[in-house]
Amino acid sequence: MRKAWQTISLTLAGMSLLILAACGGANGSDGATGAGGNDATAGQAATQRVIKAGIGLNEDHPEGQGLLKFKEIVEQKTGGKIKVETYFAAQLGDDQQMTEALKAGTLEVTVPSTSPLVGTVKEFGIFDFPFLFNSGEEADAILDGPIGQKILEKLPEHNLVGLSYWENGFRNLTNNQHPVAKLEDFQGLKIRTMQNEVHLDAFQALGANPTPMAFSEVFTALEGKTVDGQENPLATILSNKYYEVQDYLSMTRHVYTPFAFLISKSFWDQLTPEEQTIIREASIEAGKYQRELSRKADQEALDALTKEGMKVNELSDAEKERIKQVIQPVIDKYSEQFGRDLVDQLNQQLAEIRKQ
Ligand code: TK8
Repeated sequence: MRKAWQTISLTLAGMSLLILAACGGANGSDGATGAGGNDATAGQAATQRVIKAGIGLNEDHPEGQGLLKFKEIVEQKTGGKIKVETYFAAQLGDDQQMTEALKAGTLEVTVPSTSPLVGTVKEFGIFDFPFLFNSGEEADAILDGPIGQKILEKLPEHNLVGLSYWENGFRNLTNNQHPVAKLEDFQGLKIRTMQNEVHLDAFQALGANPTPMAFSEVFTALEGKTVDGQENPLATILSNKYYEVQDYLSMTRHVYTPFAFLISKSFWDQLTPEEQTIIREASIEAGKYQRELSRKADQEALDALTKEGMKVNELSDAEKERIKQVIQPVIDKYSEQFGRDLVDQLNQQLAEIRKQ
């Protein structure tokens, strides 16, 4: 008959073997050594890492699908040695809170809009300039090129690492008062904006009454009519069911918002170079997939929102011109704050892209 301590140690040995087997990184003999306890190599092979990844949008949104793709690639390429746990719909907090959690090392990954990151790296604010990009492809070229990458390089001093840009997309305005078809229609509208000064100032310049607010509070604010409207890409207006509490959808496409794929630097620094490469490449590959989905979703969402009964209107080019002129002083003001050189470089590169 076995003594109790023998049973326990055998059980523990069995459990270690199971864990090692589940890691996929250990062969039979490593496993046996590992179960014995103190072998350093076996210990390393058994290092099981977990990435907790949280985002603000729903699982069905292109951002949610992109995160699932990231999980799939990382788990597959590491043979399950790195596990990715996904949390959607601001379950772990809003963009700013999750970014703070990454800095503190209590969360590993988040993919926020770049707009609320301006408090950390002000230069992200150049992407908040209204009517900067004419297409998603233009945005890709700038974000994946030297300008976008240079801004990501400012993150590590804040205990963040930026691995790639994904797409939130072109924003459109919804509200409950009236269609916004001309400059004067913005007058007095209470609009929720992201927590970002450029957005705030631009809507103020247009005569609206903007209120910055975290994303997870928006639906309730619209429903309770503390604000008249909000602005977001079509896929979000659909996925977050804003059509249930908003009558009018005006196709302003007034600004393009990127997402930044962020990972906690304290976690990043623990990874082996091989693991870093896998994760970086997975974030880029998942990002490509996510951008494609996002562009498809943008088109499909318009039909769906029309079917849901939203009254959709376009803005004429002439009105868009008037709106741009009113906003220009805001862009000039923030160009000084974010760095004239950077903004000149941005405009120069955009001009080059448009020539091609
Ligand atoms: C989701 C946000 C959202 C953004 C906003 O976390 O706050 O309106 O457009 O998508 O990043």
